[in-house]
Amino acid sequence: QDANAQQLSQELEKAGLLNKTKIAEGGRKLRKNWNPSWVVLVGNSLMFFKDPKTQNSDSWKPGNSCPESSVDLRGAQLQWANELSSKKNVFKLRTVTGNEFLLQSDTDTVIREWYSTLQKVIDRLDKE
Ligand code: I3P
Repeated sequence: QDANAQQLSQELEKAGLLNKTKIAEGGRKLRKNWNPSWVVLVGNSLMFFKDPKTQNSDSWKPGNSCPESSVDLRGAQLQWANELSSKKNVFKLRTVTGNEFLLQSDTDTVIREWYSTLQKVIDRLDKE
């Protein structure tokens, strides 16, 4: 509840639809399962919402549904990872806890904006 309240008090930095698959949990490799996900960047957290058809950019606000999962960007690592997929425009996000996600968009500008925005947040957190 406190963590949620903290997230809500922070500013929405970016939100949009990306394809997502988790490929590792605590360093343990997982089988890929690509799904469209509504991705919301608020403060230090990247949140993933299910079923983008019934979700929108207001989904993270009070009274709306909880994210499917949430990633703490502190200490996270970002890298382009086109070699890890047959899809184009793929990058990998690795958390300090060893969770790894691939994020993808068919639209070059969309994925580049996400990459640079996430890298800026990670860099900012590294300096704190
Ligand atoms: C996987 C599925 C993924 C694919 C993955 C396949 O098969 O086709 O979309 O990843 O390739 O193994 P399954 O559904 O049977 O698990 P990409 O779309 O990212 O290429 P991979 O094993 O080479 O990662």
